[in-house]
This record gives sequence, structure tokens and C-alpha cells, in this order.
Amino acid sequence: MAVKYQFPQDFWWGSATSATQIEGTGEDDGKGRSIWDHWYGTEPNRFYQNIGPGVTSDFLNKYKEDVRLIRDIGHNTFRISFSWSRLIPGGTGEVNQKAVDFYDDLIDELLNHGIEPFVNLYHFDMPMALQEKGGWEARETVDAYEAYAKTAFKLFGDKVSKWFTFNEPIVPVEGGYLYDFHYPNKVDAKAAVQVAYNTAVASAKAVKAFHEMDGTDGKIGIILNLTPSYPRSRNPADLKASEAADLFFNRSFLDPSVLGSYPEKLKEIVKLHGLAPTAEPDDETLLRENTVDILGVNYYQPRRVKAKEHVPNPDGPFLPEWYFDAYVMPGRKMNEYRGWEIYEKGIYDILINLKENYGNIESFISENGMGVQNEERFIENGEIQDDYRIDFVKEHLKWVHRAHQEGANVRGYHMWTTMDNWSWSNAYKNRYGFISVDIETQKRTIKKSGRWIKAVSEAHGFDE
Ligand code: BGP
Repeated sequence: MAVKYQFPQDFWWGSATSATQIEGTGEDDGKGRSIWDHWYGTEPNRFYQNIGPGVTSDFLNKYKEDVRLIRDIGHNTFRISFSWSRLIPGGTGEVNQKAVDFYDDLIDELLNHGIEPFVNLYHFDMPMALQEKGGWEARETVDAYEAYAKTAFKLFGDKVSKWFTFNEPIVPVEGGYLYDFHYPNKVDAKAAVQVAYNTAVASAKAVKAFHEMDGTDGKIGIILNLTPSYPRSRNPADLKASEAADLFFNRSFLDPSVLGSYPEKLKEIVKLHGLAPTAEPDDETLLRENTVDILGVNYYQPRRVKAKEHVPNPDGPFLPEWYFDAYVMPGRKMNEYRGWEIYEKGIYDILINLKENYGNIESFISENGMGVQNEERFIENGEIQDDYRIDFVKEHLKWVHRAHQEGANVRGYHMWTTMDNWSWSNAYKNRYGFISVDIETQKRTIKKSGRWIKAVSEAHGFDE
């Protein structure tokens, strides 16, 4: 029987995870160190309650049980990431057979339960061996990444048909090179631009390698956190500020990945401030000819901006904020736990923008979700009654549904996240999962939202 918000029968229902946040580093598993292991080792106080990525939800040992739970909550798809430093501990060179066996068995386990794996190659987790040689600032890292991608395609390309080159590539640029919330904690716009550029080139190289591989009918994409930029008013100065924020935070990856070139205005700004990256002669052609097949959209919050009120100090380090001020909209709805605005229509605006300005590229919502503190207080009869999460997902899905009705090429919805896990600097402060995890005992329990999403995915939609 049809439901009010009916999605197509082949819609992807699932949720997303990342290696560092779920696997645990394990013992004797041959994993090399990533920047997260290193940073936690040197500055544990930068992490909530001094908790690092050591054990997290122990997916490395629990994956069989977890795959059964993922099936029990009705998913037909599930996103993982490969840990580069697990697969190739030194970043380049020798492959870790234990990692190959783990990912291979995990993929089989998913397929055997009728769940299609979506595999992301990079989720913020640079191998430390490469970071020591400059990380994304160094062109050699692009080559190392290309080799890593090729290795992954060769090992798992016959089983995995949905690949992603990067998750939210703008975040390591912001965190590591502008605002000091990721390692290597620099504030250096010139390095930031180089890092962004090298990442885009690396992505195009992986896309190229994938398309050139024999006998694959799979698809390759990129996952971007798109934060629609809304001006305070229609006043030209506010509109200009909003456009600048959009260029820096959305179009810096969206345009090269989907259209194959950078926006002229962004190039002008970068040049004006003497930040243009070092490029190689063939890069332009590479980017133009190797755009993605599919786009993952992570959406949590919008960005609201207004015209700058004070002229920035020209002697201070350049920041995108030279072009706009943040605007706190009166009456906005908030997820106070995370400090993020909740604006459901943003998801629709993104999808319509993709339809109108990005060739209606095939897309799916690859992350959207709500982190909440101390969820134990909502336990009744042994189950977390996370009605707030159900409402959050439902209200966003209604807008996804509307965009789809209006012709947007959106094919699925993944929530962040499957089971509660470790977060980059917030550790276990906010819980996001359909499945709760007691970090002490590693006991898993499906939340009310987990039962709800099962019903939704079975009906491919919902009534109210
Ligand atoms: C996204 C990341 C995820 C996840 C999520 C929630 O940006 O891709 O890895 O962490 O945000 O954010 P947080 O964990 O910081 O609350």
C-alpha cells in the first residue's frame, strides 16, 4: 500500500560510518598510525574527556554482530571507509594482509545479508608517515593516494560498486589549515589552498583510475558537506557576503568535482591574496575530464551570513571571514548539544541547486543526523526513546521527498550514524546512532529510531 511520502522502490536506505570512528585501533592488527593516533598521543587534552580513537565501538571485532543489527534495522546500504593506514601502514608500499582480510570479510558479510557496501577511501585520516612528509601540502601525497586508490579498486572492485574518493574534503582544510581543530593545527591560508587543490587533483586521479579499470560497472563519487549559504537580507552587500561564503565552503569542491573546473570568482579571490596553488600542466585537463558519477551530500546545518561590519586587519592571516560575518538569525531552531542550527528546508535547497546548476547529477544524502548528549535519560523499557531523532530525520526526508517529486536526481538517504561512535574531538559527548553502544561493555541496543527506520525502509516511505 502506498504511503504519503513514497520514495522509489530502489531507494537506498542506510547510514554512514568511518574507519577511525568505529574500528578501534586493535592490537597486533598491523595498522600504521594516522594523524589521529599521533595527535591524540601528543595532545590528549584536545579531546573531550581526554578520550582518543583507541577502542571506540570496536567494529574490528564486532562487525559480524553489527552487520546482523544493520540488517535488523532494515538497511539495504551501509557506508564504511577504509583506513588508509590500516591497509597500507606506511601510506605507500606494503599492503597489510590482515586489513585486506578484515575488509574482504566485512564486504562479504554485508553482501550476504543483502546490504550494499558504499566504500569511502578517505575520511580525515592521513597516514602519519605521509603527514611527516607534508601531508596534503605535498604533491607526493597525491601520487601516494592514487596508488592507494588503485590498490583498493584492485582488491575489492569486483565486489564493491559504489566508491567515494573523499568525505568532506573541505573539513581537513578548515580544521588543519585555517581554524585549528584538526592536526596539523596550522593557520595558513596559502597551505590551505594548496591542500584543497591537491585533494581535488587526487580525487580526479582516483576517478580516472577507476574509470580506466577493466570490467567495472560501478560508480565513483565524492561526498561533500554542502552548507547552503543564506544572506541576512537581499541587500547587495549581504548577497555578496553570502556568495563569497558559498564559493569558499561549497563551490571550492563542488565545482571541480562535478563540473570539472573552479569558479572564476574563486580563482580571482585566491589570486588577489597571493594564494594561488602550485599546479602541474596537465591538472586542468585532468580535472575537466574526470568528474564524478555520483555525489554524496552531507547536510547538518545552513550557514547564515551578513556583510562585514569591520574591515579585517590586513596584517593578520587571511581567512575566508575577510569576506563575510556570521549572522545569528533570530528565532532559529537549534540542536543545542552540538550548537548547530536545524533548518530542514536546506536539504531541499541543495538538491534543487544540484538539479538546476550541476546537471542534475545523481546524488544521495550521505549524512544527516542529530547528536544528543546523555541519551540514557530517555531509556524506557530498555530502549532509548529518541523521538527527537525520528522527527529530525522525518522532517528532512519530507524535503528530500519534495525535491525528488520536483525532479531532483536523489537516490537515497544515509543517516549519521549506524551505532554510537567516537567523534573527532567530541569523543562520546554526543550520540548519533540508530543503535546505542555502551562503551564500557560494548553492548548494542537498537533505539526506537532504529525500529522506525526499518519500517520506513520496508515501505520506502512513511505517512506522517
Ligand atoms: C561529519 C563527519 C562525521 C561525523 C559528523 C558529526 O562532518 O563526516 O565524521 O563526525 O560530522 O559531527 P560531530 O561528530 O563532530 O558531532
